[in-house]
Amino acid sequence: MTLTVNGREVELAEGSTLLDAVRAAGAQVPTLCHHPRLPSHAVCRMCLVEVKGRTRPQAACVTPARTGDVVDTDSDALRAFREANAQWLLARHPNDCMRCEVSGSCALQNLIHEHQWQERWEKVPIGSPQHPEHRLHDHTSPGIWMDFSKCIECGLCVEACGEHGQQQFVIGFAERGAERQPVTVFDQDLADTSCISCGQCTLVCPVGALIEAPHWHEVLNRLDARRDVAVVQVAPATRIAISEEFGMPAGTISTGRMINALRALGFDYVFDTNFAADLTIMEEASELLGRLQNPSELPLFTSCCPGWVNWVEINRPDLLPHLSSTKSPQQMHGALSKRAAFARSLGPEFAEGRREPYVVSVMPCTAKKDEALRPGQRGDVDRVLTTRELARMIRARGIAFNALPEEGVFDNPLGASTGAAQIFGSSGGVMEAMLRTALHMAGNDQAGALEWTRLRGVDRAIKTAEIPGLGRVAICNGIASAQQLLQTDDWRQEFIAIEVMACVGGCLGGGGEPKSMDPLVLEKRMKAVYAIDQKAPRRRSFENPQVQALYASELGEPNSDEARRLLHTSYAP
Ligand code: HC1
Ligand code: SF4
Repeated sequence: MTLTVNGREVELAEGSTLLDAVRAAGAQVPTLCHHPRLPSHAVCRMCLVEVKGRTRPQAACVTPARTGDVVDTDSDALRAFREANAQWLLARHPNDCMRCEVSGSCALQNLIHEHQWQERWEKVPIGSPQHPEHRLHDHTSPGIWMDFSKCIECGLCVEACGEHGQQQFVIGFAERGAERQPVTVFDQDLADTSCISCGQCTLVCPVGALIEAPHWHEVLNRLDARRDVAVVQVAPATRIAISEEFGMPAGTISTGRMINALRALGFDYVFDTNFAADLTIMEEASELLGRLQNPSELPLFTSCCPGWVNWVEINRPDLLPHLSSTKSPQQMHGALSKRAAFARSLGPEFAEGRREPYVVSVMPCTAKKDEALRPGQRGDVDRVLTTRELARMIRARGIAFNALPEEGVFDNPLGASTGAAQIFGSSGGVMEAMLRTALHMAGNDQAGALEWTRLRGVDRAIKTAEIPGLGRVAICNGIASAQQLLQTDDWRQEFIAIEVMACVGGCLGGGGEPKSMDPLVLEKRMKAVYAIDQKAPRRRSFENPQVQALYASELGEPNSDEARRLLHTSYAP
């Protein structure tokens, strides 16, 4: 198709919208309710454009482009429309940007600022016409905070949680007209709903209505006080996506910059969650081989994704015996930081249990915040921050992230890892990492390639592969695909192991990652994950010398009594 936007000719593929045309022409229209991974509903009416021959302005995000269209994105009438829309939004919005967690990265704030519509705010009465019966504020969930007084009714959270996203249907709209607003099911506390804390709603919210429960202020205060031995561990997906927070292209690897920034923030030890991912593999691969001897315990479901574990507990407690008892890398790392050789090395007070290090983890995930509070695991990690929160801390302390050297190494002994650990951050990666070690443990090193490419990728919901000598495995790429797989009982016979990650793409698409409007952001982050693996000198978890040393000095064998005490957990319905 060929059409013209602002006098410039553009060529587009069939099926494109006028918004695609506008962007292809290098022009801009504001959008508040459009997200590249979700359907558009033209709610905010900010992307209105004029099309020659059509009497009324068209919402570009939903209007199909037609060959020969002549489109204008800017006119007195369009500006007046947009300004009136902005005024309507501001009439409902609290005027407290200065205290808002997302100030500086809010789509509404940016829009008002770019168009210099501030004076509109002064002309509208303060206060919101929301329906009094519906609650606006909810801090009951350990992972997600709601403040619907800031909602602009874009509907993206409803989509992300609903049909076209996670299919959990926790958030929906109530009331009509001016009183329309999002609510939880039956207006329950979020903690009482079937919310799995995946945070996908926070990832698409353009304003501060849905955010991760913010813990970075407390962490900064603790670091500034300098009274603790402060330990931080960082997830595999964070070292890549953090780059986007500082304007670098998606897929840029910033491991060294991130380590240097964490040291500059005041952490005494900067460790790698990947170390514990290798350890998770040792334990989980052994668990799989054990279950293969007893087929009634198959298939094994991975359990490192807390959104998935939440889902099982809420919706299908009958599956709990199938969940791997191996703790997630985050929780393993926390346990080792507080209650093993590293803690003892900090001095007698630590060895005798009178003091413990202050342990923080940085995760691409909001559900990790509730994982840290799970019965039996509470206290292993003191605070969980998202990738977005780490970026806020770095900005708050004036650290020039982009200028930091990319050379930087994690501290040891809890910082060494293999390529297998790095791919945990990607959908299919936990399974691939487990297979590399399980095949070795089964004495079957030659059975397959190191790389199980059939298990990789963002676009397929369910990925499967036949593993020579072991059996069939499946990957559920997002919680909706797990629900799909579990609709029948075929999985019980078909698979020996199933990986479930609640977010599409795996952790790299987690609800605590930077917000992105790049439709290919997950693919770019994923490419970077596998690039790190490919370059790693060791790519199988059992080859990690620090993991070997830990077994030799402290744990004995995988699944030993000591390993089970520190590294395993149980689930109660
Ligand atoms: Fe993940 Fe994991 S890979 S769950 O995706 O098993 O969050 O990145 O840290 O714990 O290692 C997340 C990522 C992360 C754990 C590991
Ligand atoms: Fe839905 Fe996930 Fe948001 Fe909970 S955290 S409301 S499950 S999208």
